[in-house]
Amino acid sequence: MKDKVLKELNNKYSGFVSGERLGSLFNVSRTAVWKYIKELKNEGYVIEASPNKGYRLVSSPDNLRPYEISLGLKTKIIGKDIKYFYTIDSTNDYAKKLASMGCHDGTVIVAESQTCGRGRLGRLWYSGAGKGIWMSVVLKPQIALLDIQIVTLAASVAVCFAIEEVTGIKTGIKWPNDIILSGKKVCGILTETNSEMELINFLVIGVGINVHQEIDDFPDELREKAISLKMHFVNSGNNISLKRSDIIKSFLFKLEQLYNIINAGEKQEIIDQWKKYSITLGKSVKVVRKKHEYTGTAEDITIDGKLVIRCSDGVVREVISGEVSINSIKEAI
Ligand code: BT5
Repeated sequence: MKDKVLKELNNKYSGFVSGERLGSLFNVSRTAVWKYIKELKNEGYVIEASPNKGYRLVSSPDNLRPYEISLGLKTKIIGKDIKYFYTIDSTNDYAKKLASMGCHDGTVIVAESQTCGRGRLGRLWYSGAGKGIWMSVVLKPQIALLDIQIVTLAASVAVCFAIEEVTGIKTGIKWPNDIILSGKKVCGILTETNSEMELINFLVIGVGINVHQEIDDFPDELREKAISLKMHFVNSGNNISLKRSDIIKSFLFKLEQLYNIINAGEKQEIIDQWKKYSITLGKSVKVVRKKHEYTGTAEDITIDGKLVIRCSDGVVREVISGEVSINSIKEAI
């Protein structure tokens, strides 16, 4: 309901909307309208109230309400349905439940905070309230199960694109799922699949982007490894106000473009775009896979997203998943 009220107030951005009109539009009493307005003010919306004229939206805070994300969103499929939570266990878990019950392709789940945000292999993902973008997108790509890695690559490209478009900051992709800024992790991506035989029912792309954290917001063990966009600005002597919803809009727009390319079977185009942001290729890497460990140079990426490594024993190996650490990553970006 609060999103509907905001939408109506925004329609009249320069003018007032009376409480009576809002009440009759949404079939609630004027007292109920007043209550919603009060709650919105508590969330940081600046709303002018005039006894004769009604309410006027003056400015909006940085939150992830569907209203804020939808405003000016230029996509056709992705983000048409947005579920918003202040707190959730994990947006990926919720997305998987929703998708199993049958939700629209491109449904987005966002949260201000996660209590059990997850990385790969059940690792913890720190997702402080209001500090970052904790979001999952349900996709139903028309591709073979073997090709799902291409969707993670596309999501990585979309994150780098969005961060640069909105903030001007250049980031790089560490294969397979990390976005790196000043040698530290600013974003992680967790792709999960639901499939039968060779058919994909749906994919969930979980994206965590650190935006407003300061160094003290990260636990000790992450302070050397993690960074936020704000920390980058502060380190470089700049101070800009960031709206997380702007980054999400840009991300969803780019993701949809790439999704269309994937569904058209143009995997090479995704690989080409990925290579422009890659900080992995040409670097010396260490791969840890269960009991095996290889070192070598990351030479290329295959059409289905495997990393091609020329190992120090002379053998060229293709890696699908597992752990890749890039030794020279600090010089990378
Ligand atoms: C990832 O896993 O990088 C995937 C992270 C995906 C998080 C999103 S948030 C929305 C959606 N819902 C979820 O529950 N998850 C997704 P991995 O490569 O396994 O990296 C995990 C490691 O990153 C941890 O073990 C920490 O070392 C580090 N880490 C945890 N929180 C971090 C943070 N906020 N920023 C940077 N690094 C972090």
